[in-house]
Amino acid sequence: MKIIHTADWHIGQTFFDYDRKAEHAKFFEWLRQQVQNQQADVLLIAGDVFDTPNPSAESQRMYYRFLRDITAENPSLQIIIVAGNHDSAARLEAPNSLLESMNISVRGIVKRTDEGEIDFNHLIIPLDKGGCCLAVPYLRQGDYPYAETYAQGVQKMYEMLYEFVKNKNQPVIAMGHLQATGSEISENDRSERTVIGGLETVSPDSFNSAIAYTALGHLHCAQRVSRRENVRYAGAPLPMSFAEKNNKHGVTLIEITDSTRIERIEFDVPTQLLSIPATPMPLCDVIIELAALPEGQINETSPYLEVKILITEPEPSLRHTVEEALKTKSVRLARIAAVVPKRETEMAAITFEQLQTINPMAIAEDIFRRKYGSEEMPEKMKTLLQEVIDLN
Ligand SMILES: [Mn+2]
Repeated sequence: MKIIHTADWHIGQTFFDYDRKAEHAKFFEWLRQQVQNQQADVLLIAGDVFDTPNPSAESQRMYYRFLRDITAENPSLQIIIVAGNHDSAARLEAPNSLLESMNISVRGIVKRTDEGEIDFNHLIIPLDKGGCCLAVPYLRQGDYPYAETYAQGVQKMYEMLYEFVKNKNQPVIAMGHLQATGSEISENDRSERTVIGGLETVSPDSFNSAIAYTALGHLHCAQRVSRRENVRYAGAPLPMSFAEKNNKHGVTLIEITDSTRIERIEFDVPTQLLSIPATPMPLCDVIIELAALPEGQINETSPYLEVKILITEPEPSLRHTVEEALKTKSVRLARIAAVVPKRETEMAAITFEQLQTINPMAIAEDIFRRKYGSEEMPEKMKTLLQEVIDLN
């Protein structure tokens, strides 16, 4: 049995306001090719299909067209999709009666039986080639069996599900959209944290060691969890932020015979992410580096550019200057990061009594120094501020 595991497509994501439709289209084309080349039996999509719970018509069209094309090309392909924290569980499941006829199963909502118990059976999907898949979507509060913490509840959920399928002497696959302990997320980038969302971390022990493969979604950097070869994040096919620019992208291929063989298939992202310069520099030096960029028309796969500028004083025309420098360049300006030199000494904590004696001008001057390195606040600014202070 050959399985392809992918996740975190985030269809509809805009990259600093740029539409990524063309990039997603290229990924889908590539993925269709991989499924054909590998003659895959199963395609697993581990959540965050869409970037938002309320995807645009365009995003939905793209998704359904992909499902239509791939099932038409591979009539025996089985597809299993679980919802991520970015997806609307109900919306993703809504077309299930149509999708089921195409051998596509979507799980977003954890159903309850008439007695109010979790409907575990609904989350156990038999695989055409034998065995089954524990198709667990991103779990919201109340979706899992009672436990003291979220992490314990999620673990209990997987343990109880596994009880239903063990001892059948057939491969068991698990899916999940969660953050596992012992996994890495990109450092130093708040935007990624916003994209991922700070989920509570779940112990990798939640996945029984007898499970042939656990297909996870949520983290965008492809990786195994806690050194377990067969518990993996497939990673996002496209970089979602500049912090992800050095990630490798692609899907994971799993071949299950008597044992499990795992291989990565790399996808060359259609749009490069450039950070210029490598470390922040003063504006005049940055402009020289920008001048070296290739000239040309901008198109839908022109690189996204992040410009990192070291500032020691307010630069009101920063954006304009950078835009002028890029006028004839075939890059798409995504963000300008204005970086302030690190201060050498941290300010000591002050007491409440001291706070009473500090005057507003001193506070403003201190903030100015911290924001722009060691520079003094310009006289003009001081005069204007003093006028405001005197008004009180
Ligand atoms: Mn997610």
